Amino acid sequence: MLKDICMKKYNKEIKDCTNEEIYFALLDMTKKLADGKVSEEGQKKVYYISAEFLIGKLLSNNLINLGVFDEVKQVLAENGKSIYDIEEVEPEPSLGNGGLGRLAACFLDSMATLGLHGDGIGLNYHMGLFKQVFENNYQKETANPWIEADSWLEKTDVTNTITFGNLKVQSRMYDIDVTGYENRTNKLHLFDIESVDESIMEPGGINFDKTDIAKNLTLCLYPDDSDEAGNLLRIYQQYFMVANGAKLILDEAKAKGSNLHDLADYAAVQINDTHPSMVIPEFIRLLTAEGISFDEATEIVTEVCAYTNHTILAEALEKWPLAYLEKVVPQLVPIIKKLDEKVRNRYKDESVYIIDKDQRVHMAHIDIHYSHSVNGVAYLHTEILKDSELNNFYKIYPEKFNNKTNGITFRRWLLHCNEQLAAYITELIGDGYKKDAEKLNDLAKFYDDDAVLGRIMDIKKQNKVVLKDYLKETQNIDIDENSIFDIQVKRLHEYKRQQMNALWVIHKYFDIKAGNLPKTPVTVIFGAKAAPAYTIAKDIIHLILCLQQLIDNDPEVSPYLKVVMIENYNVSKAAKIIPACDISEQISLASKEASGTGNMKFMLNGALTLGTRDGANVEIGELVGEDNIYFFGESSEAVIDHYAKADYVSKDYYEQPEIKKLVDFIVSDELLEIGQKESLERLHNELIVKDWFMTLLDVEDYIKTKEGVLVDYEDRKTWAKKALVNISKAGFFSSDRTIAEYNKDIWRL
Ligand code: NBY
Repeated sequence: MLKDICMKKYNKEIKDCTNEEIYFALLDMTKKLADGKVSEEGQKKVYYISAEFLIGKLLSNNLINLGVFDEVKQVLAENGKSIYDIEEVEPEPSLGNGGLGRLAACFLDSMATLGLHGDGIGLNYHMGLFKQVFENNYQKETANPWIEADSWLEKTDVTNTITFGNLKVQSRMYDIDVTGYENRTNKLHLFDIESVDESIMEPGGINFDKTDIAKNLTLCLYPDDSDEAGNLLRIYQQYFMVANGAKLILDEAKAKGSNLHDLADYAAVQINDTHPSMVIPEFIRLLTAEGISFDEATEIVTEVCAYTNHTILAEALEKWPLAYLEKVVPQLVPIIKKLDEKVRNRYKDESVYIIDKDQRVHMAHIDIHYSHSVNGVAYLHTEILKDSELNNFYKIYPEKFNNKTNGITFRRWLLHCNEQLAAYITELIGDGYKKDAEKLNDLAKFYDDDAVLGRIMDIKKQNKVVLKDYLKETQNIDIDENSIFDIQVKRLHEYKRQQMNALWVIHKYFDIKAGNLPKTPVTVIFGAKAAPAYTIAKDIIHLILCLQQLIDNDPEVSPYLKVVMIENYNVSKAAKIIPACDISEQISLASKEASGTGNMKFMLNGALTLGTRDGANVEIGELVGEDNIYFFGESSEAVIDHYAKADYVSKDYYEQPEIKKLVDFIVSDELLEIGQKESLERLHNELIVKDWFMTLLDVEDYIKTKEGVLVDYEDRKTWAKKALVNISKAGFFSSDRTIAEYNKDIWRL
């Protein structure tokens, strides 16, 4: 088939085509194959609405899911081409930021794989999230255009006029095929404005006129919201997404015969965090316009919608000033006020009101009152929602609360990113695990098989070489594949405590200087983007980059310790990094990481977790047993208690000489010579006087535990066994399991 397409498209044999030409030919081929698997069967459909879909490159994944990857790879090889070179041609879609967006992408894959009719609804950001570059040891944000003339995006005929208070815009829907593994094809619907204008972006940066909505609406994901214009733009984006989405959902239901009173028999809507929450009042607006009473419309919507919470951090729970909503979406304001009134009539407790006394609208409160399901994303997270963060709601609606522990798609995070390991597992236990991930448990019979353990370690080594070559090529960085790869890749946030890992680096630096040389050198790899307006997060990146430079230039230390900050960490880079990892850093302050999903990817690829008892780490620990994971730090109960009593004083910890020495190194002559005084001093001060996420509370235990991990690494056989235990127990974290649970408990397709 590829041969024919190349002939028809370019009048060339495969061997004479460029990699670009082959990529576009494969794009055509894949779309055709996928199209054959689209079907509208089944009355009810689920719509996953999300501000982010961090889908990553699609070519190889689609080929795998369509069952033609090996064949294509071979045909290319026979023609002197490599599928891996072709992969490099594909631009990575920039439609997400972190775990929430990647989760949405894994979920789409699993819905299609399980044969569930489920589509995604989101926005087609032209620049997406910014591209990170490092300049003078700082993060600099640059635009990240990713849409090419020929791409996975299919222009559809669906267009709408979307009305804001003072403005109308024309929308158009673009679709991306979502092919399941040996199953159906669903769609990711991405809405765009016809009048978007990429040229308003400041050259080389990410700034643009935030008030020019007709041109900027779908330019960027999470535009800077440090001022009013930025906040309004986010509200414009959110409403644009849900207005188009709600219209699509009602149109599709009607086309299938719904009279709208029975909408819940046709549609299940999953609201991914609060960004799409306005879909609730928008549905009510549309249903009442069709003659349905307000009360009935409210009931219908409640039956249709379900809400997923991804965080307990207060600052991430959106609260829009009513005045902003009045400016952007005046048509929703009377509806929101009525919804609030209903709540006030029923409950005395002010904390569950939708509109608070400062006239701010709590988006999550709309979701909780007017959805039939509220779920957290890991066992611990859901318990914390029920017991503390959302306890007042839990008391009202205990039946709504449920847990859906996150998962990851094994197609991308094992079959695609770690072909060798996948092939070896198949050799050992057959390929049943590809459809039923729990079959990985069959690996248990090899825990003590030296030959198997040896092969697992060989594969790890080869993956480390792949990463080494990649880093050399992309960032001109040399790493040693014989060193321990200790990796922390995730969004940059103080609660995730990259700064604590940096303090360990400082500790190790001192140790090596003092002559305590590690048996095996350690390579500490970071990858993280910081939100552009998050100053301290950018200071932490600065510190890490300064440490990287300092150590690189110190011949006494560099043979034993290396720090690498990966530039512009994204899905494609994750696929190279994760299979090469020995130690997976999951060191958030207990209670703060709702789940984490990177932790699952690392485990599946045979890394051992060094982490706190937070998020899904807790469940990983239960599955693999305490011997096969390294836990440290205060418990979530203790942390929650510290917050409640406000009794954590970082200065008290700082005064301990061992800790003071590490923290003060941030403003040492050595680092000030490399870095910026203002930035390093600000971070230093932050750790001493605020340390909101309690770095210093856990740093001592962290260092002690990490040193123990390094000692354990030296016993290669025992380490390999622990790695195999982790791989074999990872089946629970397949997003197929998660999606099956959503369907059984919430969507009921
Ligand atoms: O969702 C993440 C959680 O931190 C992680 O623990 C969990 O595994 C994952 C999937 O459930 N949350 C996340 O990625 N959130 C964001 O990226 C985000 C983005 C924007 C805003 C808030 C959160 N915002 O307020 O604009």
